[in-house]
Amino acid sequence: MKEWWRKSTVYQIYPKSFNDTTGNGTGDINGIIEKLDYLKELGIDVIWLTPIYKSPQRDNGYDISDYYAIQEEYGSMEDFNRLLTEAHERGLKIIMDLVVNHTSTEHQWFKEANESKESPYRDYYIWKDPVDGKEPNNWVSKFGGSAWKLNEKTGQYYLHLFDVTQGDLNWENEAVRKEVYDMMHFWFNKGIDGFRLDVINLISKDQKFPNDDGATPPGDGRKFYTDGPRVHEFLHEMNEKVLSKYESITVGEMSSTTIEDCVQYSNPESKELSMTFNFHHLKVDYPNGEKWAIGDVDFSALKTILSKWQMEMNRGGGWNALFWCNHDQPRIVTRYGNDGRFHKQSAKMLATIIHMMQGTPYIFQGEEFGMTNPKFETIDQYRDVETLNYYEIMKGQGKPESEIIEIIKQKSRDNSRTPVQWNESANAGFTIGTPWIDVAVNYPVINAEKALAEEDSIFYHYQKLIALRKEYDIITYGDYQLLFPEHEELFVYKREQEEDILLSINNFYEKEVLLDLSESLNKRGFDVSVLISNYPDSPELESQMRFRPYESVVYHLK
Ligand code: TEU
Repeated sequence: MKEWWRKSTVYQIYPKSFNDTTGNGTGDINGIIEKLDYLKELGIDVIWLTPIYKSPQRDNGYDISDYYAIQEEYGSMEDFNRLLTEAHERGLKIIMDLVVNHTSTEHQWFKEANESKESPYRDYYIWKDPVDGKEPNNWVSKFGGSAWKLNEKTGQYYLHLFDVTQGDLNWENEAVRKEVYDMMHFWFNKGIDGFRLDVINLISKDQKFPNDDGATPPGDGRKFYTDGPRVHEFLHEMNEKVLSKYESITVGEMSSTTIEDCVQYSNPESKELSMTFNFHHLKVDYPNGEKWAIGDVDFSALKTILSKWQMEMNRGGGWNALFWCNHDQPRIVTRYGNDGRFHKQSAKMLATIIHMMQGTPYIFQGEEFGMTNPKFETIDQYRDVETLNYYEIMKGQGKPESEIIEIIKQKSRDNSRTPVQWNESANAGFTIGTPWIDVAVNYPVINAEKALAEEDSIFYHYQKLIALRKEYDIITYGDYQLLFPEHEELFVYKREQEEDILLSINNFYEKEVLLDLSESLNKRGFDVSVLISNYPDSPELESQMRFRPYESVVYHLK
């Protein structure tokens, strides 16, 4: 359990919105190189790049048309090689996004497969005959509508769990798996350090492709392909044929997964992946499980879910990727925190909750200085395919425009995709051209340059959290226990390793609250120090305590 990545922090870059050096309004590889020293100062160890391969960009690169080429707007293969060298020179590692549940329908394989049933590539994808003249089953695409699309010429449907331009690959076909492994070798041979594997727990489908009508209303089909029948076998094979040959870090993005499966994916003994992302803690504000609706945060559920994953992954020898933000999620400070008066305190509190847990933390660009949702007011400011599809779906349901915009404002994936706010100059210093998506209007107040200039900024809080993980073994290896599970405002947990204890106390709300620690504070004469906090004068650890709005303190007891 001593692999280097257990003490590392990963920084996610969404290149399109990171830093534009050409003025075309889209971020690029050279823009990333320009900011490597900034990332070094933050203290992160690994950069995860979301897809930069050739792509028609229907889903911003998650629709790949050539796994061996770089999308032109981002630069060239030479630029990429230089990025690798420059990053490695600074001791930073780079992981790429591996999107192999599907390809773009512009990929050569799909184009040929689509032409005729006899094509040698036909079986690279999943084709089915119509049933009663309609779709083969009732599975639903994650971006809305049926998951099947008819090819009129051949009379068969192909499966697309995401956009209609993202055809699902047929992992049952050995030739497909070999193509994927060859491609992974190609990137490893260039010198990359690992992969983030996109929706990797969806690659194995129930080969009967049954209708999902057990539930009322009928389900969306996900139970027939989530953590599917052969997924562990495929990942084990990938490990044997590729990953085991390199010293790599891999993180699987696991949609609607279970703890048992994630233990198996990430326990070193099963030889699959290093760690897994799951999303259960980011659904506690979905009323009745519905993303496209507005709901309050179920704080009790949040504590229970995070704690369960902490304890059970540890017990099973698995490893969690810890995160609040990514390119699919609204900004956490707006969502679970406070992006007004208590912006700084709440952003730091949220960071502390995650970073003091067991696992490998991930920071999404801009999170380190508290970027917020942009709160766009009109639909034409949005770019994301999922958002635009659901806009139409909600219109079709007869919802009024104002209500739809309110939902989208809170839920759209574009919330995290606005340009990184580097400074207070035009377009936040992201581009000298016209950005592909609007910059959030608060950039003169919230930006990286300002954060670097202020001693008590969110940036330096993240910097400290990253450094503490390297310094204190207990953060990486200590056992976890949730305290005061019933407390309605405080998220309190304990980490314990031999004689060491960390006590992480976090006020999730604006309300001032009291905590009675007299039962929990052991009489033993502890040596107590404050590891990190978000107010300049942190309270002494006492049996009766009061916490200010969003206050967060981590005590170290020895
Ligand atoms: O996302 C998979 C996924 O299930 C989501 O988080 C998705 O954004 C959500 O279901 C929408 O409500 C991954 C990528 O991170 C995402 O950007 C891609 O669009 C998707 O896979 C398809 O490749």
